[in-house]
This record gives sequence, C-alpha cells and structure tokens, in this order.
Amino acid sequence: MKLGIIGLPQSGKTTIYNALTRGNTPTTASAGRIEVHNAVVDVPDPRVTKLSGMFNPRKTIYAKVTYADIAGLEAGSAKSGISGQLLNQLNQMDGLILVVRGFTDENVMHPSGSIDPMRDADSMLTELLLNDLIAVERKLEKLIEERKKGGTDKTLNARQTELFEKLNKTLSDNKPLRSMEFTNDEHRELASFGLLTRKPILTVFNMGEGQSAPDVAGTRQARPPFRCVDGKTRNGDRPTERGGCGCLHGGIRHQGIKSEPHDQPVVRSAASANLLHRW
Ligand SMILES: Nc1nc2c(ncn2[C@@H]2O[C@H](COP(=O)(O)OP(=O)(O)OP(=O)(O)O)[C@@H](O)[C@H]2O)c(=O)[nH]1
Ligand SMILES: [Mg+2]
Repeated sequence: MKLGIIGLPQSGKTTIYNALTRGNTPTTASAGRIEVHNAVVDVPDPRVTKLSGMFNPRKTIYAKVTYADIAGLEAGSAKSGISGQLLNQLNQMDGLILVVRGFTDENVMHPSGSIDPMRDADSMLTELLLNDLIAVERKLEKLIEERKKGGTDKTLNARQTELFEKLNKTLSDNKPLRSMEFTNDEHRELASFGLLTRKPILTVFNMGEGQSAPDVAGTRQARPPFRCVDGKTRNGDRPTERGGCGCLHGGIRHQGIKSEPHDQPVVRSAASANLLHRW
C-alpha cells in the first residue's frame, strides 16, 4: 500500500513523514518543488509475530506501507487542474494523508499568513475535488466530440457518458467520488483516469503542544467517526464516505494507518501524543 502525504507548504508533511518512517529527511522549505521522498515501513502485527514464533520460519514478512512525502499542493493550483507532475505522483497512491497545520510558530511561515486548520483542510479537499471536476468535464467534452465525429464505438461512448455524467453530478454537488457506489466494471473503467477523490483520505491536524484539535462536527472531515487513540469518539456521525480525520496533539504516539499501531516513533517537533487514528 502506498500512501501519499500532501498538504500546504510548511504544514509539517516532512515532519510527519519522518515520524512515520523514523527518517531524518531535512525539513527545509521545498518552495513548491515537487520532490518526492519514499520510505517503506513494516507494519508490526502481533499475530504474525506469534505465528512466526510458533512455526519458526526462515523469514517473517510483515505487511508493508510505503509513505511518500509529496510537496507542492497549493490553494488555487486546481484552477486548470493540478500540474501533470504532481498529478502523476498522486495517481500512484492508494490513499492520501492530508496534513493540515494547526501549530502556531511565528518562525514558520503560512502561505495565507494565518493559522486556520478548518479553512486549510477545506481548501485542500476542494482542490482535489476541483481537479476531478475538470478531468470529468474534459472527458465529457471528448465524448461529445467523438459522437459528433462518428465512427467510434457507440455503446462504449454511451456507457462512458452515463458514468461520467454521474461523476459530474456528484462532484458538482461538492461530494467526493468515494461517496459513490461503483460496480466492478465501473471501477475498472475508472482505474486509468486517476481521479483523486476516489482515493481514501486521512486528514491529519498537526497541532502544537497543548492545543486541542479543531471541532470538526458538521464539516466534511466529520463524516467518519472521529476518534482519538484514547478511544473517545468526538463525533458520532456515521461514515458516509471513505475518508477520515485525525489530529496530532503535539505529536504522534500511534500511527493509525493499519489497525495495529506501529511502534512509537521519535518525533522531534510535533512531539508527544494523542492520535492519528485510522478511519
Ligand atoms: N512549532 C512547531 N513546528 C513544527 C511542527 N511541525 C513541524 N514544524 C516545523 O515547521 C517547519 C516546516 O515543517 P516541514 O515538516 O518541513 O513542513 P512541510 O509541509 O514538509 O514543508 P514543505 O515541504 O516546505 O511544504 C519545520 O521547521 C518544522 O520543524 C509543530 O508541530 N510545531
Ligand atoms: Mg517537506
């Protein structure tokens, strides 16, 4: 499984990537460059450890997660679609981790000049949605052209037109594509289109020491149950889409990407604690 870490410049992507992978990639400003760092980590699983102890195999292989620290997403970049190079990277991911800055530190610039996690989370999710909307509209235009020209597979054209009109409707209603149900054939059909809002997204609020997570009730981040690793549910909504949200209260104790937490990583600036829970 490959998970891409995205977010606004200086939101703490590399810091979180280092925490998740026990890496030491420098947290120097990437200034909009698309530099991707990849690291593969084992997902410790006590069941595998136990089985390995019982059967004593020559090799024990745990499930692996590849984390990719992808810089470069900025508000407004989706006006004409996210750039090809970035889109290409994002398309290779099975899921996205959206890092949202919550910490205050006047030595670390914020592209909007102020700290507002809900604004940033919303604007990033909107970027992804707009990107898909542009891609879907382009495809629909292409299908119309093909129909006008004639000579194309009419059944395929009709099937794709119906499917893409459904996608267009969902996106125009401001909903991500992962909120839709697809048949296996439709999944296959869409696989090559690289639509970003089909991917599961975990929103991680990178809060400073002593800060609590923003109140996500009634927001897009609230749809799945919002839980901290202490098990408390912050929001009782039933999940209506595959996505989720977590917060780093000054750090990471668990990684919630897999159902079993990883070992405790050493976190330098994001510090010690509460959650990042899987959806
Ligand atoms: N005070 C404080 N600083 C943090 C926290 N998390 C990250 N930082 C600092 O914020 C700066 C930016 O962090 P990075 O992890 O490089 O952020 P980034 O999103 O990877 O930045 P770009 O790759 O340039 O977009 C670094 O100086 C970090 O040390 C935090 O929780 N609190
Ligand atoms: Mg970085």
